[in-house]
Amino acid sequence: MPSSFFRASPSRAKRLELVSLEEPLRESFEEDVLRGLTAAQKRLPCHWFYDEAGSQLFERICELPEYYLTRCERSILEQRAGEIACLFEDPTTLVELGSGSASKTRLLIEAFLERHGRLVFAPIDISRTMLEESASELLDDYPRLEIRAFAGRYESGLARLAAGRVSPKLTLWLGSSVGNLDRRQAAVFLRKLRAGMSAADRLLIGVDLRKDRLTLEAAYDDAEGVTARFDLNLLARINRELGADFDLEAFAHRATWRPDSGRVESRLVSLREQTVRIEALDLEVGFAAREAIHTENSYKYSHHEIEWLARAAGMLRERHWLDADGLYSLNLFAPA
Ligand code: AVI
Repeated sequence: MPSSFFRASPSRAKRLELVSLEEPLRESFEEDVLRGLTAAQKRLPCHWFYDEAGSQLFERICELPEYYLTRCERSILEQRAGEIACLFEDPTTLVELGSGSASKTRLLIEAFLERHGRLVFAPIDISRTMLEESASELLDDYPRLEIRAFAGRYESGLARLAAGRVSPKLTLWLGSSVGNLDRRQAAVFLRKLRAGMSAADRLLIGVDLRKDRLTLEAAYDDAEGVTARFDLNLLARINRELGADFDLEAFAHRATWRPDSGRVESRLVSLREQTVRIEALDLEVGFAAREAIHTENSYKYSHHEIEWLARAAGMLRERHWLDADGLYSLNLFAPA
């Protein structure tokens, strides 16, 4: 008999609602690869990192000694989850953007359950499978938890919650995911999120801070080479899905901190002059020696820049918390 038989609670089905908001996006990988690799400065969008192999490599990145972001965010939540839960009335809905496995979120879920005795958790994630798996584990572990999950894009999930007038709600956007948008895109996205907030609603956003070059470049180019494999997986993915013949040995991962723009830029650099054939696009792409494909930007913020971001989105930074070494911040934004 499966072990889940013993763990299943009779009211479990009633505690879960999982809504698919749209057909999984058929954004075109082909189009992005064609556009990006035929541009004067070659580039590939970083959201294509996350196929199955890429997502597994990202999980490993989060455990690396050099990638302090996850560790710092977890330590802040370990220390502050109780204090954060105390800022909210019962019943508050906990919304999470890009919840994934929701592992750090458990700290907040437990704190809210301890304070209020019950909680509605509303994760929004593009992956229905990921939502099903994490919901199943959370419902088993927390009998007083209800889950209303949305499989789809952030905007669609937030629109659904706004239409349902769910309030008060605390929306979580963790992991410094905001850092993969440029500063203007970040403000535009947060302004949309703000439009669905009532006066009692808050946003808890994880933002990585500007710091010295050594720490930043090591975080994005670790000694074990996991981040390099994560970056190179983009080329492996083009090989797998579009029948290309990228030689992964002929490209190297580079991470460079640019203090002027406040971002770490990730690139794949061609180690020699070479031509790559991409069968599905009937395309040959020429690379000069040392020519690069720009694959990712990871923006870092000063405290001033975080306050600017809040204001640009029609909010204000009400509270913030740092880890013991002051490397990373969790910020509570309130409607202005
Ligand atoms: C998901 N995102 C916030 C990560 C970051 O820090 O930019 C992705 C990542 N890229 C390399 N390492 C981690």
